[in-house]
Amino acid sequence: MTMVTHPFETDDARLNPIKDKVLAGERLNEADALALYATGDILAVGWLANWVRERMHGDTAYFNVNRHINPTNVCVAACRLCAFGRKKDAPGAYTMALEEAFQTAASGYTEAITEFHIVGGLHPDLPFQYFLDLVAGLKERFPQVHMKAFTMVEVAYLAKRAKLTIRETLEKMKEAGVDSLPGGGAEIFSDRVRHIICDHKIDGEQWLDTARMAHQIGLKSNATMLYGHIENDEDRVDHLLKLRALQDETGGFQTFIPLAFHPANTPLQHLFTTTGMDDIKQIAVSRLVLDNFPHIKSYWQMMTPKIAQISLRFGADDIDGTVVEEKIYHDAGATTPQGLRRHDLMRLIKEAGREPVERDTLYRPVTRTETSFTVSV
Ligand code: V47
Repeated sequence: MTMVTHPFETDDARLNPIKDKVLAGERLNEADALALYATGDILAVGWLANWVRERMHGDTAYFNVNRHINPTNVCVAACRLCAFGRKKDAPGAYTMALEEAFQTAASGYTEAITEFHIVGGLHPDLPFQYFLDLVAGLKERFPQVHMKAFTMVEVAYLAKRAKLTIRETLEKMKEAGVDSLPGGGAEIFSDRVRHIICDHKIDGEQWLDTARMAHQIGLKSNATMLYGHIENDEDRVDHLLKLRALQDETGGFQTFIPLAFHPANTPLQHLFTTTGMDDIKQIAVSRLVLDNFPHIKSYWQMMTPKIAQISLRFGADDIDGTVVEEKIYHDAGATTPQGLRRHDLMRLIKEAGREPVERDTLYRPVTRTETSFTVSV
């Protein structure tokens, strides 16, 4: 283990009482979280986040072998934050026939994949049955692969279109083969900000209610926060505290993933991209405030591999997976590779002085041979 032994030091007096709370295992409040955002002492904030991260996970840093599948980019929502969605007849709009989606799932790397991450647009005409058939067809062809499918926003939209309750919709998805839900669509819960960046999406309360229901029927999920656009520190803290409160209630969240806004090709392209300092600090503050979330992921596609690697010493314990093909950030100007290989992810982790552990979606260690894998339960 390469646990931190050097002492905590800071010139920022606001951080000393926060350090005392963190070391005593006490919960941070809104004022503490705002002080963490306000300070320039990133090393002190990072020290604390790293201390918590090492207490929870030691030197372990997780990654997985996954593939993203985006069955359609047709979307009725027209969110200002998004460069991926298209109107049905717009240039570049696509919708995969089921067979095409199955072929996409099988393409890419030869290493056995343990997770499909399936998200897409809110298509005005595709029936609910298409999504059930998609998941069931994938499960039939790839029975060993975990289906992490559909954001809370997609679930709520499909429920409305199919005239079902959220519970019924989730139950049918589960029956078809959905194993857990990704964390997307949470954006920022504040109504003021949501009205500007994603006006036609479900609101924050509906996102949280859908997650609550997923957890109640036994599906784990992740949670995200989109930052670095027009939100302020209070909005970020409000978002984190709402997630923490729901997690107290259900225990159903596995991982929190802060997502840095990529403005290119969106109606908000006049905004700046986030800086390294903000990205690293966001990871650290997330680790410190979300004391009941087992995992904090620094998604390399969005953070860049370099920042994701450094995050492993600032509170993150996961950098996501091989991905293979990424559309949402690349449409919004991301210059990261489409995918990374297993050995690339392991190298990033090892060079951060951490111990790479391949996990499945439920964080069970994966042992692999050339062509297959087993999950330790
Ligand atoms: O919901 C969309 C965000 C999310 C942009 O659960 C944008 O393991 C930045 O949720 N700039 C989808 N972000 C991605 C996502 C995710 C990714 C990796 C792992 C997991 C997980 C979840 O991407 C959307 C939205 O919040 N997004 N457009 C943009 N221009």
